[in-house]
Amino acid sequence: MHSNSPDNLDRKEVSSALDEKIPKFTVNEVKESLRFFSKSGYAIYKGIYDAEDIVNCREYIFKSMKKLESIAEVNSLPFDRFGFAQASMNALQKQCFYENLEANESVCNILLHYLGPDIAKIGWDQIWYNLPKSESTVLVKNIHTDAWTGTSVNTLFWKLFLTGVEFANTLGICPGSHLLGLVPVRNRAIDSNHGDLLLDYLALDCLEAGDVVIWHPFLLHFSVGTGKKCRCSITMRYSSIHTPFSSQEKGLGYKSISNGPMGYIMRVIGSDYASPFRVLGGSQAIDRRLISIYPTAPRPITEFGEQVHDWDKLLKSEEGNLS
Ligand SMILES: O=C(O)CCC(=O)C(=O)O
Ligand SMILES: [Fe+2]
Repeated sequence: MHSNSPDNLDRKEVSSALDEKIPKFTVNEVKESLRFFSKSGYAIYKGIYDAEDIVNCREYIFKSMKKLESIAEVNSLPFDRFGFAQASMNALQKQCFYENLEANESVCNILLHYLGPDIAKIGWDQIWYNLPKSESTVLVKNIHTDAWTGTSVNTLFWKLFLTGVEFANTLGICPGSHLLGLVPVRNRAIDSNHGDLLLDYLALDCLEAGDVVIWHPFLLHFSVGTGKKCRCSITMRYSSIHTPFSSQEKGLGYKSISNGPMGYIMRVIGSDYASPFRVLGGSQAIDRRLISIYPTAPRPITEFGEQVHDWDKLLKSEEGNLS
């Protein structure tokens, strides 16, 4: 369905991903997903996280949001849902299950095909906690591109859904609109002087907890509206360490989540000038701390030559007994 008035989105023109049988890809179907993404500017993935991590994450957010609401009520503090979401996000990032969500093997295997092996996760993930009564234009967004708000053209949006969605409250996209380039925006709406963009509007009403939608920063997208239930998701962004970051991305910083063999080799040699012989006659290894972000590095051994244990895992299992 096409519309001639992109800055005044008429929700009635939005079609349903369920009706259109939009595919969801697995980590074993990356080739197909890349073709779909190139043409459509977005792709949906399923089954890339542990179900338990998704449940833990959702429950953590729901509990901390409710807790902050009750603290605000008891202390007669303002009801600041964005503040609650930010505090919940800051606390969530310190939970051990969150590491599996930001960078597990499937996440890296998918991103490798989009960004290459040296992957950066841009800082400051955001919780979206959309309630039936959310009217804020921050949560119910008009049609826009994320490049317009400062995401670089090299960066991929990655939105993890922690609940299912309804047609009425879900994320909507304009398939193929990334190929128009950066569509000009005037104060939070597409510039109407840019007339007939022949857009299609699609509500991603097929999403379930654990699904991920990724999109290109030029893709036009919007929130369909509010529904009967809460819709909860986390927005993350990934980029390559080799392509330019926008000034916003530089300001937010990044965390390296994976490095390929070429990066590994330079890490062993040590210096970017490749000044020789750093490891000559010694251990040809990288700093043991970094093993998790250099998956091609040999597994480390202790200073006495024994295999190392997974101390992170052992410490996690004892977490309750530490204080
Ligand atoms: O989830 C939505 O409704 C809109 C999301 C969005 O625009 C974003 O995360 O950049
Ligand atoms: Fe957006």
